Formats: sequence, structure tokens, C-alpha cells
Amino acid sequence: MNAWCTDNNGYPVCDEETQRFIGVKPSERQLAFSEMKYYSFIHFGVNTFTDREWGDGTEDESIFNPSSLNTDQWCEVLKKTGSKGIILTAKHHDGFCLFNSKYTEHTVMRSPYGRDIVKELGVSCKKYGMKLGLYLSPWDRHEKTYGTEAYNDFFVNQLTELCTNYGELFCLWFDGACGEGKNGKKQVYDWNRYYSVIRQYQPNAVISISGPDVRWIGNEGGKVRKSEWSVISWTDKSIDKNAENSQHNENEAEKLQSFDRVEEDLGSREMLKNKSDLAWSPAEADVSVTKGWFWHDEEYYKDEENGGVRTPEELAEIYFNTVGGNASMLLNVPVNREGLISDREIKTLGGFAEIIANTFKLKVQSDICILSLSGEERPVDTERFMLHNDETGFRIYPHGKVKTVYLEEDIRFSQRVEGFEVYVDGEKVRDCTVIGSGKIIRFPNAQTAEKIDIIVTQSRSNPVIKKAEIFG
Ligand code: FUL
Repeated sequence: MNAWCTDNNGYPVCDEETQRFIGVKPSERQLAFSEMKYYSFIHFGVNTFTDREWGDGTEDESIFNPSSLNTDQWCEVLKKTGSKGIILTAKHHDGFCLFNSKYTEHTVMRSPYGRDIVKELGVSCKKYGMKLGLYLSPWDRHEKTYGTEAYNDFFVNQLTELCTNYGELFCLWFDGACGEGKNGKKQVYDWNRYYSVIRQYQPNAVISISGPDVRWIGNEGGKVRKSEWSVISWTDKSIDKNAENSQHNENEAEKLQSFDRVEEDLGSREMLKNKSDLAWSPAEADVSVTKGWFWHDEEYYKDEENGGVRTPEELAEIYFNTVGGNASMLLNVPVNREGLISDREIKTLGGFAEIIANTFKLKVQSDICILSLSGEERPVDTERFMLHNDETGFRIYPHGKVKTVYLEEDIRFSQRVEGFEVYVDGEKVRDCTVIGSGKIIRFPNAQTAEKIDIIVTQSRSNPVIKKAEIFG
């Protein structure tokens, strides 16, 4: 039998090198973040009123005039979709702040709206039991100090405001885009200084994308690699690479939605072999419900398929591939000129939420046994288990029809499984790689199965499984 405990595809099961890989584990903040799995992005700002994707910093504050802004509505709509938190663009590249910043006049306080929207969203998030995260664009096309050392002080000041005035944050999201400022100069960002502000005031928050805790998946179309590894080399996810690969002008959004790196390998043993800078690096797929990040009307999207809006089925597919592909899903929902999530977006989100809820509605009672090389079965009454040295995998006996199998490794022990096979009543139906924080295996038609075997073919030391669930 081809299993991790027999030949492990020719790789050592637990030599020093393997231990080096599994010695890399998530921090507490990364663990909490990985539990969220699906959460929301909101792009809102002056672009909403100018019909642009990138503002140039010359926008007058008076154009920002949402007529009936209601952050409770945002939470209500998003929470219903199963979202666990919201990341708001507190400041996008145009430099306009949705919060009351002491360090610039270019804020919502000078607009007809006149109130701190980050504060309002913080209150709503609390009320609805959602977590709050903030996007603060390092690139600022309005601020006159941009491109000089003084800008780092300015940025640190704004970051400190966000980290100290709005309660607990789960994430600070730093974009990869780095362009020129007003004076034609590019900024040299003092990342380490930024990070230490966050660690000081928001020790539980992850620093995403241009930061150490969460890795940009590399596209904006919700696509994942065949194997999305959790442990990779820090150099391979460097901030410079992010900047190189992210949007370089306002109209490139579409380009970034495509993805040709499905086979790309960031974390196999071969890749990690000579790398000394290994890091726990969970992938995040940021994707928008509409073609653009900011809200635009029907006219803007008139040439786009389905009016520029992703269908519920597309969104669900993205969910299955990301949340079920060892990544998390950050779904952007733009807020419109009224300051609300529009019916158009609510409709597609509703359809999406229904598909996901239906998929996981019916949990099928199952018994689980661990399979040993000698053919013995060891029953486990808990779903959290480790395979012993002579155990090839596990068998699930579902008491009902099977549509979806959900697996999760206990990532506190790192990401170990490198390959596994799925058998339905003895017949092999899938050949898979990484499990990590979540693997979703779907069967288009409900299967009647007496037993489902998961045979681990390759692993970095003994596999530790946290969840093996069946849904009908
Ligand atoms: C990109 C930005 O340039 C887009 O406008 C958007 O904010 C996206 C999430 O990140 O790099």
C-alpha cells in the first residue's frame, strides 16, 4: 500500500529537515485569523463619487456626500452571508480618510457627511458580533510629504490613530501598490516601524499582504494554487514581489483577476530545501463581488458579462476553492453613493449565502475509525486525532448520503499532509495534496456510501487531523 507510513513517496517521514518544516507554526494571531475563513472587504471613498478605481488625490472633500449612510446595514447584509468580519478602506491611494485624522485635513470631517465612518463601523461591528479590520494605503497621492522621510512619521501617526481609537482590530491590511506622490517621488516605506506600532497597540491583529502574517495569493480573481502551502520562504512572499505583481494603473483590475500560476510551487520540500527563512504564511484570496473594487453603476459595467457582477454560483465556487483550498476568502462588497450596499450586490450575495448554507446545512452523523497497516480499525470518538506510525489513514462511516467532505488539519502542529487519496466504498475518487486549514471535497450528486477512506500518501511526520466531517 502506498501510504505515508510505508514509503511516503520516497521522502523521509521525520528527519531533521522535516522537523525544520513542521517546526514552523502559526502564531496565536494567525490561528485566530485562520478560524475566520471568510470575511468582507468594503471599498468606499471619493472614488465612489467620481466613478474611478484610483483617485489621484486632487478630489475635493465636498464630493463625498452619501445621503443615507448606515453601517448597521453593511453589517446586517454581510453577517447574513456568513462573513466574520469587515475590512474597510480607511484610506485608499487618493489619501482621503474615512476617519477623523489629526494629521491631515483631507478627511470625511470636511465633507458634507462630517462624521467618522471608521468609528461608526466599529460600533456596528460590535453590535453585530463582527470583527473590524482596516485598510490603510501606504501609497498616498494627496499627502505632500509623500516621498520624503517625513511621510513615514505621518503614516505612523495615522496608523497609531487607527490602532488606538477604534477598539480591537483583527487586521491591518497594507496594499502592495506603491506609486509616485504629488511631487513625482516614490516613498521608501519604513515597514518595520509600521509593524512595531501595530504590535504595540494591536498585538492580536494580523498584518496582511505587505506584512508578515497573511500572504496575498497573487491575483484578484479568487483563484488558488493546486497546493497552497502554509509554510514558505519569507523571500518568496516578499513585499517587493507584491508590489511588482499588483495593479500598476487604474485600469488593470481585470488583468489581476486572471491567474496562470495554479501549478506554481511555493512550499514543497524541494522549494524549501535551501531556504533558511521559513515562515508560516497563510494565503488570502481577495476578490470583489463586482468587476471593480469601488461601486459603479450599470452604465460603467454595460459591456461586462452579467453587468459586472459575479453570480452566486461563481462566488460559491470561489468559496469552495479558497476556504476549501487552504486559503481564506476576502470578498469585497462596494458601498454605493447613498452609503449603502446596493440591491444588486445584496441579491447576488443572498444567492451565494444560500448555496453555502445549503452545502453545510445537513451534517451527516458519522463514525470514524483509524486504519492500520495490518487492517485493524481503531475507533476514535473525537474528531481530533493523530495517526500513529503504522496507520495509513482513516475511514468514515456516514449515516446518510454524502455530498461534501470537509477536512481540516490541526495546524497548531503545522501543516503536515502533503498528499492523500479519497476512496468511496473502495474505489479511488480523488487524488489531493495539502489539507491545512480546510479542504472541501464535493460530489456533484449525493453519494450513497458505506465508507469513505482517506489514505494519507505523503506527510511531514504524523498527520494530525482536527476535523473530518460529512455533509449531505
Ligand atoms: C490593489 C489596489 O490598487 C486596488 O485599488 C484595491 O484596493 C486592491 C484590494 O488592492 O492593489
